[in-house]
Amino acid sequence: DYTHDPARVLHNFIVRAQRPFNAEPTLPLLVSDYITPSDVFFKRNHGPIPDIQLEHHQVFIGVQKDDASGLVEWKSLSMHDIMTKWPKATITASLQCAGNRRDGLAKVKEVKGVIWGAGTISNAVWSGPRLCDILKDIANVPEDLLHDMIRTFHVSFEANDHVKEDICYGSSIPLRKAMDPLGDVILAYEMNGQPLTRDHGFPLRVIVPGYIGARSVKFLQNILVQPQESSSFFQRRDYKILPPWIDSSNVESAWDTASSLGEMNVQCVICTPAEHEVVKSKAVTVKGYAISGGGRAIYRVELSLDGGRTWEAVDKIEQTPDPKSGMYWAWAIWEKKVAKINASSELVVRAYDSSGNIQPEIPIWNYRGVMNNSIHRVANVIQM
Ligand code: MTE
Ligand code: MO
Repeated sequence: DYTHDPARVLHNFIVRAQRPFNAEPTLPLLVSDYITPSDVFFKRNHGPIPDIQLEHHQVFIGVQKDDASGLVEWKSLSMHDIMTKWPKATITASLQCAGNRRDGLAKVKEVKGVIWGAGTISNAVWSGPRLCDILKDIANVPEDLLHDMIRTFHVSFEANDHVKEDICYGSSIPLRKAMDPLGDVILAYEMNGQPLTRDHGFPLRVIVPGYIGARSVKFLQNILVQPQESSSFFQRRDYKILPPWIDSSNVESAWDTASSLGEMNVQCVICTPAEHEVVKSKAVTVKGYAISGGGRAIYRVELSLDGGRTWEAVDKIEQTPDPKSGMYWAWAIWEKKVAKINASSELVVRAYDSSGNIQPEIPIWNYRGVMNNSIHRVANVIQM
């Protein structure tokens, strides 16, 4: 039932689906601020936005120590507990949907999923307790057992929403990531200094920096430490890079052999000017974003004005690491002033991350249309 969905500032967005609401901001607007305001931040939903009362919301946390027993002793936390019992951490982190730039893969061959452009990424300041602090206190696991569990266990998250694919939205991350003090996984109740908006997960969501957006579960309801990955559709039957010979005819047998996505890959996009744009100025500022996964920095961004024959470094890259962990969870915004763009030329951009990872020259097609990070091209810009 979508009648209780919140109101949205629609003119900021290209709406890809109304029900569930899926929208990405226009690209020049997306990069006009380093921190994306919540009414510009992309919105990716699999169902109606639940109408949750903060005073009544309880989050349940449990540990399933082994497969056999399956018995879990759940503990419940009120939102008041979550907001007061642990130190409040503040992390600036970008979220990017694994389906960002799916349109580029859809051009190669039919894909399954919302056809997104390059705007399903945004950057915000998130605040709330660290998941590692909560688990240490609540999970009640002896230090040596925890030491063992950390190698193979997962933390599964379930949401308080209704989706058609499963009982609720859900996902998991390795326990190792959750417990890493430099991993910066938090349970966020604030976005950009304000309570979370309903579209972005009110009253509580997980923020898993450096990972695909799908793992940052909104409307958080249950947290379970368990020996295996979440059994959710969204962990097991989605968000995987299937091999190129898998399509709708043989996909069912392929899911279990492909691994679930976690960390993002290296990505870079030109947000302005746009294809076929008529630019009425002497010099053109080419501007866009770049990001990598796992907290890796963007090390270099290169722009080509001739379709990729010659390259030059951009003038400026703004990317701020987390002041405590030193990790690059937030995107880079880069720009370059260009004197003249010939109508016949093609702008191309590519980024390198701090591990030397590079972007493929051409889109790598996969049935779910995920993780498209091929070098980004913009042709037919007219300068007058
Ligand atoms: N959490 C819930 N409960 N329901 C959802 O549909 N979508 C996921 C993730 N968390 C989703 C969710 C996906 S695929 C992405 S990319 C991000 O949330 C999007 O977060 P945003 O809507 O705040 O941009
Ligand atoms: Mo996503």
